[in-house]
Amino acid sequence: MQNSLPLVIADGPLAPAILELLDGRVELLPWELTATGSERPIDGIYSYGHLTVDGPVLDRLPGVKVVSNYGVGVDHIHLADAAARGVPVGNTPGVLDGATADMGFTLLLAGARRLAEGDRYSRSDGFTHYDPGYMLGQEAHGAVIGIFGMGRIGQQVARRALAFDMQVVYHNRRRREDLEASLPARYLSKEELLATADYVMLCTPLTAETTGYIGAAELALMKPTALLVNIARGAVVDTDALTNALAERQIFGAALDVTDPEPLPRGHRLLELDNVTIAPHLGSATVQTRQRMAEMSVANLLAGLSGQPLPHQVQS
Ligand code: 8YV
Repeated sequence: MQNSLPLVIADGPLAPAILELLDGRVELLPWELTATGSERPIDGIYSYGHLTVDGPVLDRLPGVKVVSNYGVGVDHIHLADAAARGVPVGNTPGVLDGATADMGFTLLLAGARRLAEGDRYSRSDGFTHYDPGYMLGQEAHGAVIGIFGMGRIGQQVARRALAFDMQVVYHNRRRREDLEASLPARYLSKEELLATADYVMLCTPLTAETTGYIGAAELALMKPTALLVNIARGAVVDTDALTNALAERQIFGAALDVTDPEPLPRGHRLLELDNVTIAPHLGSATVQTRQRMAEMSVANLLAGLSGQPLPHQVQS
């Protein structure tokens, strides 16, 4: 009976909610088979934790009918390679926008008000008395937020910023005049945005164009009082350039949900700095959002396994 189930390779251990949805519907096999190939023909790949799926992987597993990704970002999946082999790729757009924007704002406020640093200080032996002169931060309300990437998540960030009485400026591959009046938001060139914003928030997908998008030259354009927030992908920022800019106090600080590499090697210089707040990639990590992601990614997987169109197929 077990042998009649479709065979799916996944990079587990998968969350219980996903296992529950897959129970009795597929047989799960370990990710190591993507490196060795498998004697049993594999029907699908379930990508959970951002491991690479490329042409060589698909060639070792020629029976694969679908790649389903738990998450919206698919930079770890070579879409052109999948398309060339006729393998549809599914993802989970829309359901994680609110949670990810909430995280962006959490980081913005935490970085601006030095929350992680304050937490460390509060717990330390050094905190012996309250001093109104210490740990002054930057204000969020009334400030200018510059959003790179005015897609679904960027728009959700903008709405939160407006509720904080911030002015929203943005830069996007395609100017979004439709949103400029409705949000409102003002379009600026990349350079203008960097020089204008008090908070620079990265919400772009990782592509060839956005890899290393924020490097030494871009950081040099930012205000000395500005905070960089990254809820996109670590590689959108040049890690060495950011580390140098923070160490030299060229900008006020950074608040990162993602890093390159991820995790940073223990002992990395960035981890020694007090003007950076780092979260371990928690953008969509809420109980409710992760449940929706589980349902959507399993629906994509099961559709692909049965040769049906995926409810949410990534366009390559
Ligand atoms: C997920 C993400 O945590 O959706 C994305 O692109 O980066 C995150 O929300 C991730 O995909 C799960 O591994």
